[in-house]
Amino acid sequence: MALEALIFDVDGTLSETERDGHLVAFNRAFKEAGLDWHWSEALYGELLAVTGGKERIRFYLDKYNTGFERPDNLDEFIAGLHASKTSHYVDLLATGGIPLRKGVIRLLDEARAEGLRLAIATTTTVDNVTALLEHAVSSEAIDWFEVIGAGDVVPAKKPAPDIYNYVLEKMNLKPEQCMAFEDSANGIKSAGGAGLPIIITVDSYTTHHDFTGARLILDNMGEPDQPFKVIGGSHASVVTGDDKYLNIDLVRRIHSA
Ligand code: XBP
Ligand code: MG
Repeated sequence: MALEALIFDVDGTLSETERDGHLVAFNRAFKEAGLDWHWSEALYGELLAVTGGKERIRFYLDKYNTGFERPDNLDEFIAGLHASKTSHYVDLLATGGIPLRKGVIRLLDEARAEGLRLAIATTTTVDNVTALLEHAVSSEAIDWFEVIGAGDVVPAKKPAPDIYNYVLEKMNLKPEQCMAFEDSANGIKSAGGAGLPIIITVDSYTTHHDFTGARLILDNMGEPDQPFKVIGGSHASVVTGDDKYLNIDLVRRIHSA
């Protein structure tokens, strides 16, 4: 089946948002709420095992801060903290700006020029996706994506396949007509569970993850003057010595091989 659409994860794939964005925003929200919690970079790496900010806070309480005296309405308490975290995250993007990763804007431009359909499948909040694209690209960039599958739109977040199934259904596409772009083990489980072929670009938190089943694993998408490194993948042999960066031609070859 011909390639019709590209479906992108956001955090870690489009941008290195976890360490420089989400972690900082969580800590600001905790401080603002008068809590003495502080998540270090190393602890956050462990907390990333659970996707979704609200789910991550609960995981932290269950596993790393069991002595915390929980308020009567824990759901409401977590939802309040998370709303504050989202607001700090959006502010961070607006003021500091977190750039998109190497090669991402080039690949998106090329895909649009070739008429490929684009979508997003992420566990993060939709406001965060809008803010990232607006500040890292432009206010129109959100419209490049036909479907934004984000956050609580499905009950089960990654590693469940639900968010990818949601996007496929909205676009009326079969998984074989698409390529998914991910950066993490939870992401590959989710996209793989929905039957999609996957290209991985690892990031600082995910280099040690298990990416079995990925067609191609790269350090990043690369640029003509800043070549990518092929780390592995079932279709890595499709990459020739002339391929220096991920372009649509290479995505198509990986897809059809
Ligand atoms: C992203 C996540 C999210 C963000 C926080 O995973 O795990 O939880 O860290 O987002 P993926 P919210 O890249 O696999 O989609 O706080 O908005 O939930
Ligand atoms: Mg990710």
